[in-house]
Amino acid sequence: MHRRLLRPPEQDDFRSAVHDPRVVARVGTYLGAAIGLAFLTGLVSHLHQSPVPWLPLPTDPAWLYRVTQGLHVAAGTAAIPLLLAKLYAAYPALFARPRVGSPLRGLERASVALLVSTAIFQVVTGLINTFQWYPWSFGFRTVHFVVAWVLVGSIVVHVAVKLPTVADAWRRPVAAQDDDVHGTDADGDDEDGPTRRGFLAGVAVTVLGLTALTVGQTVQPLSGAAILSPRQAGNGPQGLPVNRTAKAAGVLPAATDPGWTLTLEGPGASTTLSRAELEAMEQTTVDLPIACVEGWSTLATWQGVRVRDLVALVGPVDSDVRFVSMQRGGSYRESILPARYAAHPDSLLALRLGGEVLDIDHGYPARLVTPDRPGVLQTKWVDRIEVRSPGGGSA
Ligand SMILES: Nc1nc2c(c(=O)[nH]1)N[C@H]1C(S)=C(S)[C@@H](COP(=O)(O)O)O[C@H]1N2
Ligand SMILES: [Mo]
Repeated sequence: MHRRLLRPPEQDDFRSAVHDPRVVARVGTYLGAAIGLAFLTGLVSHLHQSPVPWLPLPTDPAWLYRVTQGLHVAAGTAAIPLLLAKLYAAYPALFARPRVGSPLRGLERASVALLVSTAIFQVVTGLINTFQWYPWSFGFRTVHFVVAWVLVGSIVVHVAVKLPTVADAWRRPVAAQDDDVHGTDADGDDEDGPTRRGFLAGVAVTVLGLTALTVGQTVQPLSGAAILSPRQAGNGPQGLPVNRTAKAAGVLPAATDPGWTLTLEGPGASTTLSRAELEAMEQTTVDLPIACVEGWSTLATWQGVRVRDLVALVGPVDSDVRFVSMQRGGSYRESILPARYAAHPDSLLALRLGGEVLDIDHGYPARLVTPDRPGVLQTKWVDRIEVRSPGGGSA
């Protein structure tokens, strides 16, 4: 025992039955699936916020972003216990000989180091983001996006290298004793620690429990369990959570000013409308979710003027439209609505919520609400709408 401490450990010093390729391969496969799902749904969210003309996103169904972003946060959260389990099961391999060996093996080890560090970075920054405001605002999304590509690239390398090992490990039953490796005594019992089956069951229970806690912020029957969800339906005015309040956004005097007007500006014309004039226009009622990038989402009934009716007052309907808030600073003080969304009959400049006048914290006097888009783009306290030229590029 003491002799062991006098030298760096060898792989064979780790005697738990859990340190086994069968466990590593299984946990690794689930971790890869969780990261893959988080990656694809994350790309959707990124494309909404940084659109590219050659990959237009669908405007329907209205609940699509609610689902993809809910999955993004749930998959990212599930990746945390899977990552810890995989690191625990696999870390003795760090002490395998030779330490570096051939250049190829050195490269493989470097790719694993990159994989582990980027995976930890992604889940930690993502988790912090679901709990807070947007401490890094624009910076968070760019960094999370770039690091995601590095992570996925290192996973591709890792999987390519390990594919034969993984396939072989999956073929062997988890519980069967393993005679060609250490860790079993004469009776075939594992020597130390939990059994492989017990370990995998524990991981599964943790992942499922954590997922229930995460999706509880959206799926009402589970909301009692949503202790990991800072914002749930019912803990804001009018039954809808609030991220930034009017006070925090610094819009209080301006948003309550009875002299408030909405400025509409188009390529050829411009006009202003009071709230009374907006209320005198045709009102449309729609059920649309607010689906925050943090993963929470809540369905609400909105009433207001169709965006396309407002656009028609000052410009061609086939235009991208910029919505500007009275809020002075911050990344979410404005958003650009691509022409396809602006033309959608359910895209509203909302004046009412749940049958009542919009609460000040939900964007009174007027806020944008559109189908299938991230909450961050549903600009509140709007006082300016700019209609760009038809076919104008989406920024
Ligand atoms: N002007 C402005 N609009 C904003 C925000 C903001 O900070 N400023 N936050 C956005 C975010 S992140 C979300 S999720 C939704 C939430 O809308 P709610 O507060 O009415 O639920 O508003 C969006 N609109
Ligand atoms: Mo949000």
